Amino acid sequence: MSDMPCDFDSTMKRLEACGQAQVLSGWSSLDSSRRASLLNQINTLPLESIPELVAQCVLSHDHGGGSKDLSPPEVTAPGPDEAAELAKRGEEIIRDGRVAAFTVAGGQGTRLGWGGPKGTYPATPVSGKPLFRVFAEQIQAASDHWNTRICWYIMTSEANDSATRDFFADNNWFGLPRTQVMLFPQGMMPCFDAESGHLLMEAPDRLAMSPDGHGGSIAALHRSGALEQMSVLGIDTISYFQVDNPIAPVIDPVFIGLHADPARSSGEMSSKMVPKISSGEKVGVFCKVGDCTEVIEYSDMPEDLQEKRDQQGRLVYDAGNIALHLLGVEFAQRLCNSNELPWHRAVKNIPWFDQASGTHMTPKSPNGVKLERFIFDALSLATRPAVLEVERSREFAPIKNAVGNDSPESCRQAQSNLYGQWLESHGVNIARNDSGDVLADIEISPLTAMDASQLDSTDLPKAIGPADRILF
Ligand code: UD2
Repeated sequence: MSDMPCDFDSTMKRLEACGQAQVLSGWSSLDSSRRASLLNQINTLPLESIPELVAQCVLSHDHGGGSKDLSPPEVTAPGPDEAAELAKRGEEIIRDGRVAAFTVAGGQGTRLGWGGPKGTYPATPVSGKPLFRVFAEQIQAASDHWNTRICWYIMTSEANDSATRDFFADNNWFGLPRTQVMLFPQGMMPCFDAESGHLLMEAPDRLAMSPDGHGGSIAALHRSGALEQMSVLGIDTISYFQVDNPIAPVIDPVFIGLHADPARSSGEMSSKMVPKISSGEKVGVFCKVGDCTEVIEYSDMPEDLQEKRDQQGRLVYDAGNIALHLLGVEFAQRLCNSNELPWHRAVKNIPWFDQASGTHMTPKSPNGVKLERFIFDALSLATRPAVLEVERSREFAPIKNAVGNDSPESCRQAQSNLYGQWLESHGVNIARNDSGDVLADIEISPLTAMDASQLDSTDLPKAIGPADRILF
C-alpha cells in the first residue's frame, strides 16, 4: 500500500512515470466520488515497480521450462520402520502445539457450476459434507487425538471472503474454538493489455484486478497478522493444503517428522508427491534444476520431457505435485521480506472498459494478462527441501472438473475406495467391481477415525454389499 497523497496531480505524475497515464483519460467524465475511488485504487498499487513487471512478466513470453537443465528430484519414500520413527518425532511437535493448518481457498466453484466458495461444495459420498467441514473435522480429531491446540488459517479472496465468513458463522465455526480459526483475503493484482502492457480498466472508475495466486498466500499471511500470531503462539510449522482435496491429511506426523529432521531438511519447506498416472496428467512435477528443487507446472513442461521414460519404461519426470506442503514460519517471514516469488503470466479473455469509446468490451479471444504467484516457487528459495512420496489413494482426490478426472464423482469413488480399504484391513468383506472400485458408498468421518488403525473392529459389520450406503 502506497503512502503517496491521493490527489490527481501526484497520481498523474506517478502514472506518467510508469507509462500508464491512460488510466486517468476518462477523468473529466467522472463525478467526485468515482474520482476518489479511482485514485484510491490506483494508489494501492506499487506503481513504481510496474514498468519492470510489464517488461519482464507481461510482454515477455518466455516460460523458461525448455531452457533449464533438469534432472529428477531426490524423493524420500520411507519404509514402515522409518515412517514410525518420523511419526514419533512429528507427534511430539504436534503435541507441543507447534503446527497450524492452512487452507488456500481463494477459488470459486465456477468450473463445477457451483455458485459459492469452493470450500462450501458438498464433497463426501454419503452425507455430502462440504469441504470446509471435512477439514474442520480433521482438525478437531487431530486436536483431540494429540490433546493439543491446532489453529486453522484460511485464505479467501475478494470474491468469496464474505460468503466464506457467512458459511463459517452459519455452521457455528464447525464447533471449533472461534479464536483458533482465522480467515483473511488474498491480495489482488492489476490486469494488463497483452499487446501494450497497459493497465486494463474494468469500469470508468475501476481498474481490472485478479487474485494474485496461491503464492500470494505468504504475503496474505503476513498482512493479516497471521504470521505474527503464529510466532506469539509458538507455532513454527504451517501445514499448507488446497481446498479442493478432501482426503488431504491436514496434520500428518510422518511428514512433520521428516520436515523437522535436520539430517534431511532445513525445516524451511517440504512437499509431498505422488507418481503421475500418465504423462499427460495435469499436475506440476518436482524437478531438480542445478542444486534447486522446483515444481514445473504442466503447462510449462516441454512435451518431450513430459514423455521421457527411463530404461524400465517409467516416466523420468513423474513426481507429481499434489499441493501439500509444510512451511517454516521463519521461512515464510523471510519470503515476505525478500518479495522474491516470481510472477507467472496467464493470457485470458478479460472483459474491459474502453475509455476512448466509453464501451464495455467482452473479448472473444485472449486479450489480457493476469499475473499470479505460485506457492511451490518457494521451494527453490528453501535450503534442502524434502520431498516425500505418498500414496495417491490415501492423500489425493481433488475436485476440479465437473465431470471425468478430478471430478466430484471420481472424488466420491476415491473416498469409498479408501474407506473400503480401511474396513477390509479389519476383515470386513467389501463388494468391488472388475476395476477394483468399491461398489457401495462409504464414508468415515475423521471424528470416527483418522486412519485405519483408529477404527474399532468390534463395531464393524462383517460385509458391505454393492448397494449399501454406509456412514461411520
Ligand atoms: C494446482 C497446481 C498443479 C497441481 C494441482 C494439484 C498450480 C498453478 N498448479 O493446479 O501443479 O499441483 O494443483 O491439485 O498451482 N487458489 C487460491 N488463490 C488463487 C489461486 C488459487 O486460493 O489466486 C487456490 C484454489 O482455491 C485452489 C488451489 O489454490 O484450492 C489450486 O488452484 P488452481 O485450481 O488454480 O490450480 P490447479 O488445480 O490448476
